[in-house]
Amino acid sequence: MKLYWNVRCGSFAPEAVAVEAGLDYRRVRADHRTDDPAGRAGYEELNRYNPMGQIPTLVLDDETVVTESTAICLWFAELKPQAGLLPPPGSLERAWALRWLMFLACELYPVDLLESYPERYVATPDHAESLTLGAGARIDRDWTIVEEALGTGPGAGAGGGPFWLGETFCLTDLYTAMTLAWHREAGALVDRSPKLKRLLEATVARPKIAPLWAEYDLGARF
Ligand SMILES: N[C@@H](CCC(=O)N[C@@H](CS)C(=O)NCC(=O)O)C(=O)O
Repeated sequence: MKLYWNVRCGSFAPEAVAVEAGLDYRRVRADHRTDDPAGRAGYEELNRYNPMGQIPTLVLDDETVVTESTAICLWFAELKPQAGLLPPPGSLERAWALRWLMFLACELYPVDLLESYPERYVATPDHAESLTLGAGARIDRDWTIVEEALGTGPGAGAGGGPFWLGETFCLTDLYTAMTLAWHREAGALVDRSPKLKRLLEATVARPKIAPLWAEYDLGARF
């Protein structure tokens, strides 16, 4: 299978799941903003598979196409259940991990796109700045909700962290680190959010994740 990826993009979480689980996959960089012919060719190829032209895109060996970062994360985790990147089906821990994975993917990620690319979502350009401001305020509220929730759910234990499930790491932690890195003032956000800071540091320090985090250039805003 091949995964289309690019630096700073939403392919980080799926790829980090694949790396943690020790999956065998091929990576193809897709970057239309570069002069690198390989990156541009990768982007053209990606567009043949994904009508949205978005990263991440996963193409399985039989050419089944999987888009949406969470779908790819969950699929990868299911390919190697023994890696323990998701709690057991039906458990309270799984409900909690899925809730916050979906909150980040369905609430925060799209609002981040509104803030970053407002011109794609407005009918007239003079509304773009207003959309950026409104989306930015909502993102800040969302992160306050996340900070309050961390350490309060099933599995949190007495120490309450550092991860969503206390001392047990899961794929929601990877998705949290990725979306956190995109925040316009990520450094200030973690400085005022001690639980998020602990989760971020514990996640990106993982031996298999640290090199990928550096390659994706996700630490630039901290
Ligand atoms: N819902 C999608 C969103 C993917 C997405 O927006 N990816 C961005 C990069 S982080 C992208 O490819 N943007 C290029 C574009 O939309 O033209 C997912 O979760 O995978």
